[in-house]
Amino acid sequence: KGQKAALVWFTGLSGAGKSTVANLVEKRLFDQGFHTYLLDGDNVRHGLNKDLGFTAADRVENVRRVAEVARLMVDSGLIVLASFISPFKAERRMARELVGASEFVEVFVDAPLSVAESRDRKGLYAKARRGDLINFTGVDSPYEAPESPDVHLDASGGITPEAAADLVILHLREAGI
Ligand code: GGZ
Repeated sequence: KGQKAALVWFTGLSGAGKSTVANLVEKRLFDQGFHTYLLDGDNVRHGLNKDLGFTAADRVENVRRVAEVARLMVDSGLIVLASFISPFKAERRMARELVGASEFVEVFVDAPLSVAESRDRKGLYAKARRGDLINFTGVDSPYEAPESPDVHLDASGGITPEAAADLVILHLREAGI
């Protein structure tokens, strides 16, 4: 079965729902017979990037390495899903240029800080507000929102993760992936 390789890049705040949606998209692609791989903090920050923290410089390096690894995987024919806060426009642009614009899909999982913070499943926002965790995105570290993402998901609670995943799949189909 032929498939067009691509890098689908999910960006957004901690707690916006990036990984939830990325996992659903991967499951749907898998069910349709596509070969996929999901890169996220769980399999990257504990291994390849375990030497990196959350300073601006470390985030830049985190995203750079992820983009390079993703490029190798795209070269091998996979549809790669990457789920990282990736707070800086410049690194997201770098990822797009690395794999080529026609094979790159930027998905903005857009939840306002108030909504992401109110979820706080791991209590990280609370820790950051107390000052027990520094450089936390949205609290004392910036997030540069995409201006023209390929897919803009309203993740403020109005749509379910399943509906959000459908929108991503629809876009991939329209983009010929
Ligand atoms: C942001 C942090 C931080 C700080 C730990 N800032 O909600 P999570 O827990 O599971 O996802 C967040 C994850 C972010 O890692 P990324 O590799 O995606 O970040 S970046 O792209 O900016 O390099 C969060 C947890 O790590 N976490 N400390 N200070 N998120």
